[in-house]
Amino acid sequence: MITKPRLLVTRNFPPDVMTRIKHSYDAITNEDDHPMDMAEILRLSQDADAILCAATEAINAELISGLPDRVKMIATFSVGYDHIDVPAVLSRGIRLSNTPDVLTDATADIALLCLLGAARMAHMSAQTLRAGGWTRWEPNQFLGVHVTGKRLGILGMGRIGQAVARRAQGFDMQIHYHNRRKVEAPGLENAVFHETRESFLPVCDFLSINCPLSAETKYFVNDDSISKMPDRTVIVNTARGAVVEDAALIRALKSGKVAAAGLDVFENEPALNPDYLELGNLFVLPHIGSATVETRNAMGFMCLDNLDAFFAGRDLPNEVKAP
Ligand code: 8YV
Repeated sequence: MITKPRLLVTRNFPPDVMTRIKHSYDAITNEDDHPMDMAEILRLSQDADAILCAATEAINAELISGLPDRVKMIATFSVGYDHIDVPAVLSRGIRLSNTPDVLTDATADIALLCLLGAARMAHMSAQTLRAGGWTRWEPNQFLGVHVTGKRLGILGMGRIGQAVARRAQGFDMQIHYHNRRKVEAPGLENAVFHETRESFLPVCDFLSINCPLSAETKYFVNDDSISKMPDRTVIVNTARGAVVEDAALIRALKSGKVAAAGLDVFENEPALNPDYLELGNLFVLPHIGSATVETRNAMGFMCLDNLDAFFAGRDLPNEVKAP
């Protein structure tokens, strides 16, 4: 009898993904999808060969040091891996994979939804309507920020940033970006590269955050950067909450320096800073960037393609080799 590798699966992933997991692995599952803390992950991993986790689990140095030697691979159901201490994983010789590409389009769609939803006061106007508060059309009611022709500054011009840029060009927005390096990508020949934060911030009529969270990008949006952006800018975040300092953004939304914000992610999620809830100029979503059936299945299958490759002794298609 061939024994299947033993896989700890920390979340109850979509049904088609779970079916494939159970077919190929001797799976330790979390059918009720309860939050697993470090103690539980460590306990359950003691007889696991690999771990399939999500970005909701902090795979930190302490956890990694407690993993048994038999754990040889971690596959994360996410493109971002800021929840994982990558040097600690790699220094133990554990292989790591993530899920790039397959969530690019779904996430870029949500960035545009946030951009338009924020700019056009979608939250406040829909809420007023649903609460029975819309009694007549008024010339000065629910006035938003015009999108067509404006400058969109994209922070992080990777796959998702580029997909946001392409979509925004359809709204005749002028694309500017701040990135480690200039990007040569088809269809984005007119996008303007800004090597420095100083040249980038003043062109951000709109700002879309599409970079990974790192020591460099944490709190990129703070009092100082907001002060250098045009008045009545619109800020969109579909990347990681901590790229924005919530307190600074809340102050700027209150003062009107920032006209509106569209956030799919925020610091300390799922707990939303209660001060945000006082604001009509916030369009907020519960981290649904990748939440389509097609995308979540593709993410799960990508994790499994990587795990299957590892156990078959093949190269991992999406290996994370450095922080
Ligand atoms: C997920 C994400 O919803 O891939 C990422 O980095 O943020 C989202 O697609 C989430 O992280 C699930 O692990």
